[in-house]
Amino acid sequence: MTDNADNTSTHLLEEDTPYTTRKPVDEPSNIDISFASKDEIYKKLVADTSSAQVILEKDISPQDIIIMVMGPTGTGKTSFIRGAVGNGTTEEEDPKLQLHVGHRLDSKTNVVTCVKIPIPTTKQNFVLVDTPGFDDGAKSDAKVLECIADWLKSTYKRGICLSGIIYLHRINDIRLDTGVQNTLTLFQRICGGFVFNRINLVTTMWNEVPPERGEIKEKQLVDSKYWQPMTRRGDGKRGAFVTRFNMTTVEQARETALEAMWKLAGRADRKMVLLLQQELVDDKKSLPKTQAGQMTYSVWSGALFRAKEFFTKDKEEAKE
Ligand SMILES: Nc1nc2c(ncn2[C@@H]2O[C@H](COP(=O)(O)OP(=O)(O)OP(=O)(O)O)[C@@H](O)[C@H]2O)c(=O)[nH]1
Ligand SMILES: [Mg+2]
Repeated sequence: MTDNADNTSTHLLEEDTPYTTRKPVDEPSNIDISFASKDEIYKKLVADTSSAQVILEKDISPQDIIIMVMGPTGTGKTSFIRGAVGNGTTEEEDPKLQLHVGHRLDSKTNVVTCVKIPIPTTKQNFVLVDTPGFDDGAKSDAKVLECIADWLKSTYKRGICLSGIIYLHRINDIRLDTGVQNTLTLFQRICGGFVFNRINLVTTMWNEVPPERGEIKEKQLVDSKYWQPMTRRGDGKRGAFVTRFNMTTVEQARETALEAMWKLAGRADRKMVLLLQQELVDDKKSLPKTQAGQMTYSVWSGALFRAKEFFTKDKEEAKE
């Protein structure tokens, strides 16, 4: 494909779209989002996020505004989170924060990691959830999906739902190669179409492209068949946000990361349940049988997964 994202021969969304098949969950979230309209709180947050810390999944509360950061490997997920908490986007600049940024071609983040950021003058917190990247040379998409699905399943079982998702895309990618396209389809299958308005499509690497070129690229993406189903939903409802992460300076990184999160916080008053969570927990489906799983598991690896699951379950049941 050339610069024009529509010139590609692979049609990403022509296949059976997963997101019209489920009824949306429409319940209040119990999260107080009144802070999201207060400029003074936002300014205080941007001025200082130094009390952020890595926490365990069990320490997340249902009142936290939880934002998962997803996307292909190397798009800058971990750098985005480091950018949000402010002491620099690299491990050298801030070695205390246990988040590893990749400098090689294979993926750096191997586990789901949560970072809590207290919201000034409130009792609330943002929790950013770093995830391993898809389309990675060193591990299969099935392994990455398994890791993310385990986390989503275990939190949903505890009544903890995400408040939003940040999906990263490199603005300096010349084309949307097959790996990037597949990851986007997989992502849509994880989410389901009813939660597209809770997604922020954030472009990274703005310090790697001339601004005018980046702007043209961004517009092409928004108008392309890849992003349009998320940004302009056909049912007339609000679609995904589109914002930028710019890590030219530490201040810009913090401002642009927090702005991306703040937008999602403004919509966190309703529960957000992903299609994958409904399939795994409500329908008790095995991961390879879910819409996302069907894309990532072959017949053999799916059968192997289910056999393992069967024997683990048996053992767990015997223990009880
Ligand atoms: N110039 C520039 N480099 C970036 C930006 N974001 C990330 N990087 C660099 O891109 C590389 C990969 O960044 P990571 O933050 O590790 O990417 P990731 O998405 O977490 O990757 P995985 O953990 O492997 O999935 C690192 O060398 C970062 O320094 C950006 O906005 N601009
Ligand atoms: Mg990472």
